[in-house]
Amino acid sequence: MAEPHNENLFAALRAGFPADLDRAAIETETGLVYTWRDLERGSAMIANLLASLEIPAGSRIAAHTDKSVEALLLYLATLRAGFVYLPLNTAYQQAELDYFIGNAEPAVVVCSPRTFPWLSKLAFQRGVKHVFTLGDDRSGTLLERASHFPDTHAIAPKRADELAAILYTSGTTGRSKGAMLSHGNLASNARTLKDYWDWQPGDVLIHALPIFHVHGLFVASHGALLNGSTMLWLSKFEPKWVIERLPRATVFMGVPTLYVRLLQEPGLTRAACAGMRLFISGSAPLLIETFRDWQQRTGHTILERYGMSETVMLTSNPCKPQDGDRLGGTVGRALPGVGVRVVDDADRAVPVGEIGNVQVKGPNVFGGYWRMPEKTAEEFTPDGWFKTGDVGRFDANGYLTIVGRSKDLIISGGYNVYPAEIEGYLNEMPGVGESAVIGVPHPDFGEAVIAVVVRRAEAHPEEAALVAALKGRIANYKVPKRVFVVDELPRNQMGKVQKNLLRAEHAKLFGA
Ligand code: MLC
Ligand code: AMP
Repeated sequence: MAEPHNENLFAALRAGFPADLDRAAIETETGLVYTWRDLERGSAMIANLLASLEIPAGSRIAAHTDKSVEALLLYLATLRAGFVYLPLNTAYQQAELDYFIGNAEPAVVVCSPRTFPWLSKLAFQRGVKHVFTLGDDRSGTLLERASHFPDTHAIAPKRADELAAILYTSGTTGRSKGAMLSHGNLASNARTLKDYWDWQPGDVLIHALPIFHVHGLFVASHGALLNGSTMLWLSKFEPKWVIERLPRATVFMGVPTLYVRLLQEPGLTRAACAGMRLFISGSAPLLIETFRDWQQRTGHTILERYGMSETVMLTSNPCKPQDGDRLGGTVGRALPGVGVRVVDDADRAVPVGEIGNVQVKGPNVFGGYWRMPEKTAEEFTPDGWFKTGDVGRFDANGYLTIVGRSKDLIISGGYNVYPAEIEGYLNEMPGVGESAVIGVPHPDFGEAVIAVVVRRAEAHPEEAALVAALKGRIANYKVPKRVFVVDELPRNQMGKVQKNLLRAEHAKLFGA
């Protein structure tokens, strides 16, 4: 009998490796070169280590590690061994990590040697059996232990609907939700993007994004791996490093802040970009000024696309000329095979040009939130459309423009911040009666987080003390850039805080 087809995402990515495994797969900024064979062997060794732990099927492998090629190998190893990958932003602090580890109950935590002293304690207290370390210089117990295992490994058989990864997205009520993505969700989206973005045999990707969120981990890495393309790998985003690499590259992906910062570099010229094929932006709205400035400076038209942790990529501006023009200010059309509709509050489609709620469907859309069936049910319509929480409108040619969000979400430099979470921390602080956290325009981050707090009678909470109390507890990018102490918040007749008035009052705070 024929072997059943293995729908493990790693099998799909592995099939994209070039025939000559001795070619360069990844080059780092320190000059290290990893061949495709290195990726194959390294991920096999780590997969064998994970398999040897005799942890149950479906175990979560949590990674709170600096960006490195080995951290990518850990992801690939988790897939190939058939476990579930749980990436965690390195900016997360104790309060956030305690929640994620408590909620996801991983069998394995991999962390940096730097955070091991407190993170291992937290993990062991939460019942985690195995904690390994992985430094950004190949140090740590993960690789030490893996080095004793064979460098071949048979890819674990998986069905398309089996879980591959859990990505935590901040919750509207303050508690984060784990979006459960299957092998099929990720593989279908990767294949669709390979075709729609017209990946070419000689493409070379500059990989400058973190690998703990959808953009850097899935969209960028999967794209290059599936196409057998070399990645010029940067451990962090440094504009000069990107510009130095442009002449050798063909594809770049970034959040809008990366484009804003690159435009500040005199080295960003037409000549430097002459060999580039594609610049892609997403994760947050790209300002039309940035889109136009980029066109003028480089001669290239940025392709803007739209997606979410729960759905991977949803819409994209065209790549191939025959698919149409790239329109600034829009996020393009629904990707092939993906359903996107704009509806009113009764889930009825609104006419072209009218604004409504964006809902989506397709093989890329996640199965639900980890251990939150009620929350999952709330976020889907009875006929199976996922409510994105984004608000948009279609034009007559099917291009979608995102005009706002019905969810109370701030996107700062491509990172999501839910006001309710920050308000929760502020409200607990001495002298604070209540608070309102809002996003205001910021020239670098797009939006910046600020807070307006109401002092309790006789109390005098101070901005610096409130900021200091938040730092160290939660990720720095969530900490308000400014805190204003007031006597009361503006409210409407229903008693609801009028955040729109606060946003208007502080709109020019950062001169944007
Ligand atoms: C850093 N800081 C931020 C910030 N990033 N503040 C607000 N918003 C941000 N995004 C703060 C730090 O806390 C620190 O504050 C100071 O800035 C300097 O920190 P840094 O680490 O040196 O910053 P830098 O390296 O310059 O980082 C900026 C950045 C980074 C833009 C490179 O934020 C980034 O990589 N963003 C990309 C996020 C991403 O990949 N998103 C994709 C999500 S997936 P202090 O107080 O300590 O000085 C998704 C789905 C989809 O949304 O569609 O793709
Ligand atoms: P995340 O939860 O980090 O996956 O963020 C997903 C959210 O980012 C979406 O729901 C949108 O609000 C936003 N987003 C992603 N891409 C774009 C884009 N190109 N334009 C506007 N918003 C975007």
